[in-house]
Amino acid sequence: MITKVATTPFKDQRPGTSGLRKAVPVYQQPHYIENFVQAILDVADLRGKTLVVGGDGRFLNDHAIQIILQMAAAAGIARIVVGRDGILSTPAVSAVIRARGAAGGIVLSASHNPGGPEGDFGIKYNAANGGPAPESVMQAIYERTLAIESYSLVQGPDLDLARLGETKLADTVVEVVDPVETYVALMETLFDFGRLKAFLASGFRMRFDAMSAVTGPYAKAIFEDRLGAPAGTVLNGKPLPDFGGHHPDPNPVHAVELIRELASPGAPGFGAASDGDGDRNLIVGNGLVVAPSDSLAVIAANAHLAPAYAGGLAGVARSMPTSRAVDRVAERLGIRSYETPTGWKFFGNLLDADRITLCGEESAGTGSNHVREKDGIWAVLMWLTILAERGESVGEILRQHWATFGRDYYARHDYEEVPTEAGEAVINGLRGLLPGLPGRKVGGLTVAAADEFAYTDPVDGSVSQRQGIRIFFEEGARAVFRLSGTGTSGATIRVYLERYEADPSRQNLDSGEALAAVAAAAREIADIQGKTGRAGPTVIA
Ligand code: VG1
Ligand code: CO
Repeated sequence: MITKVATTPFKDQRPGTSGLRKAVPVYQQPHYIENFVQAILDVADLRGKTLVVGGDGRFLNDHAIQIILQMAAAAGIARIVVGRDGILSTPAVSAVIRARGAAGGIVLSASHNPGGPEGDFGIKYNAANGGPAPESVMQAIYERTLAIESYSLVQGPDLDLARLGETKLADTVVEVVDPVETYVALMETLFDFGRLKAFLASGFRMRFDAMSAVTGPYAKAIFEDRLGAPAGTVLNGKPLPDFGGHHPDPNPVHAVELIRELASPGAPGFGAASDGDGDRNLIVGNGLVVAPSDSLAVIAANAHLAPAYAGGLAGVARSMPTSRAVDRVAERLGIRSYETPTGWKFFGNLLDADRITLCGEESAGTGSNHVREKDGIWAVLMWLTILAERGESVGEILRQHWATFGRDYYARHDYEEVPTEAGEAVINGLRGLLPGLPGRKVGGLTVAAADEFAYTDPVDGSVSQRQGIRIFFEEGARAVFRLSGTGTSGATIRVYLERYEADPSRQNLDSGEALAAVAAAAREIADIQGKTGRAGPTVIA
């Protein structure tokens, strides 16, 4: 029996870079989850179709899943495929949508944001191609949340999601599946598991830090069970609702123990980590961390070493703030490189149209046309393949890459939780300065060009305005400014800095040192201190 519940709109359900991300107490308000889910169901119209549902296991995952099942049943969805215990990583949701020919998927995660009752929660909607729904759909969902008057559900006791198999909720079949099976099978079609197993058996050692988030079960199934790495290769392998109190963010700040271990005598030769929902990756060598923009470039240059990419790449894409390192590889390979706004949803059309095979972002996301999300474990298997085939260390591979293509020194400076108005003042101020910037000399650098990035999707012609301020310097440097679309309190200003160095004798500087002049120029032009009162960033990634 369908129950209809009266509700009133919340004004703050505008999705950001990646779904609707809010602090847990916001999500705990009566009707908050229901309103947003009903808006998705109203816009997507999945009646008679299949929907995939799963999340990263964080606090509220269990509760939200039961609500979604009851509402999806009321919306006449024919079949809901849900991961056991409500668990599915973001790339696994994408893989299952595609394997099952589902019409869409709902992912419960706030990604790398902390979890637990005081942490964050999130709801993302993916379309039939397995990727984040395009901007037009997310905008329609937002508009629906502003007009919603009721939602519908099939009330009943919570379903048991611990057992595999099918049950019925009204006319809807609820199918509980193993969360790793489809994903692992997909990885086996892309990489040579026999070869990787032999490499690990030959004595090569690795470490994977799952950060008490969703990738634990996937990493154990792949690296330990299938590839034979010794037990203990996967650290923090049990998903916890609060991620053990840590930030499940694989960056040099939060993955510091892994980085320290890799730098110690007798350490394994390869370290990696993933984030809350399993779509990000961190690649660590002995005494070094690979910048995500470099990782994308190295993967593009070596992808042919993995069976799925042996025939070459159709093209590559990077988000605008990602360094231009991958563009240099594309040029050498004679393939096209696309520049998109931040967020994975912009890669979907390019992948669907076969214009690109690989894509990535500076924020530790890399992926390919095997799914429509970034994929942490995929990136680790890619690096493991490169290490096995080349027989060189992470550091040697990186240095040779720079010697061949030049090095793009790179850093991101985040000013977190500044007042919203101050964040907007920085961007608005820069926008006003744009026409006068070319030719201006700042601390030894000269501005060559400056603009506000806008993107016209080459496949469907849709236009996305105001995607970040870009300042190009004559000295091969660039500074980019944008506001985060995933933060849950105030504004976060992101300043992305890069500088190209072709001379091999100058490619081993500390990146802070190499970027000091660009950082100073960016600070001066944007007047961040004057507008926010902050003398420096809160995080340097
Ligand atoms: C950040 C990153 C962006 C990434 C997004 C989602 O967005 O910059 O590159 O796609 O997070 O990543 P923003 O708007 O805060 O800069 V995750 O792992 O949430 O799914
Ligand atoms: Co993520």
